Amino acid sequence: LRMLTTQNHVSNNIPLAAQGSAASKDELRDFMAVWPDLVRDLTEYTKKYETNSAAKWYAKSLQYNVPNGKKNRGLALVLAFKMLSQGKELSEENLKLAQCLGWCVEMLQSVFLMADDIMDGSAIRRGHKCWYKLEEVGLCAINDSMMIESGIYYLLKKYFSGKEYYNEILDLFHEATFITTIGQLQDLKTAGGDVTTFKMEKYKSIVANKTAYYSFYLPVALAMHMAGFKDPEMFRQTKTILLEVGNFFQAQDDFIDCFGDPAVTGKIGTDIQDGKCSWLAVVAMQRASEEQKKIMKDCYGQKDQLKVECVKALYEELQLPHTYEIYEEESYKIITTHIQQVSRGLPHDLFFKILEKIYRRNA
Ligand code: GPP
Ligand code: MG
Ligand code: MG
Ligand code: MG
Repeated sequence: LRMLTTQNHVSNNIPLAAQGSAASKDELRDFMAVWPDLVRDLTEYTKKYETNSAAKWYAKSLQYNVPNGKKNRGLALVLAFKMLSQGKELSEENLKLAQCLGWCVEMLQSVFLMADDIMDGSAIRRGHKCWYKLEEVGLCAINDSMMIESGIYYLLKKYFSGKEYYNEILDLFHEATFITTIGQLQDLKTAGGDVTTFKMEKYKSIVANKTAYYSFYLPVALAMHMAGFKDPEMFRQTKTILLEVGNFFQAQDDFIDCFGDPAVTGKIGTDIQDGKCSWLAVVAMQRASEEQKKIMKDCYGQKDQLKVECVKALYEELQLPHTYEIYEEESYKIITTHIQQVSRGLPHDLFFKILEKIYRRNA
């Protein structure tokens, strides 16, 4: 842990990209191979308005923030496109386009994380210092995140403006961004409030917006548009399933925030300090005695390390790690059943693969 907090680079020997990915090594390599071209597109575009310094900075910010995560969202888009398209749609050219679109989703993810780390007061992301924590960056990170967001729309225009589904994918990016900011608002406004009022219903509403929509529905819905799907009922069923998967994913994220290993997750939890309405806090409140609720009221949502330890000890006393294990099994089974009930000709395998990728994850 000390290593993580004091060094810029973490010498862990588990590359994040190699963990729990549903994509094969080849798929990851092919996806990575597209990235340098996109950086070049974006820096060339920058040079139209300024000489070298802005382009250099932009390249550095893109390189630091976009390609070093697990890339689950971008790879899910490519996977979905491959599974949903047939015949002529599955050309070399369209595959490359799906990869570009996957990178646009990864860029959106980076935009959110750069800003989220500032708002959550986090220190480490993907095994490195958070971008805003770098001495030469600071609050310029806000501008940098906006530059990356704008870059998405430059790339979409460059590669997709002639496509009949261009409007649909633009709308999806805009809608996903708006919904995510609503979720982030819910997250921030609930945080620090009276922990004894944290309920599962509230939690689910926050999480559907702040995580599930952009992380799971967005990549698959984009792939569906690319593959020529139009039936609104198909999009509706896809959304229902993937919001459920996203809810499950955030519960995992919340568990990992407290009980995960920073050398594996590449980040250090802040949910207890920030007083977040996390899955753990909600379940703790379902099970706590009046006395235990009092401990939570006294200790939750504060920076003081002793109080943080106190909350962790209470979580252990309430056997939340065990409850979580059961929850993970049960959710997996329930989602599996729901996938089997999807009726509108959507490949069940796609949803299973996405679920499989995150089941029992530790990062
Ligand atoms: C995950 O929350 C949600 C986001 C990263 C969306 C942020 C949205 C914005 C509009 C900025 P989290 O704080 O639990 O994620 P992590 O644990 O990775 O910090
Ligand atoms: Mg965060
Ligand atoms: Mg957050
Ligand atoms: Mg988290």
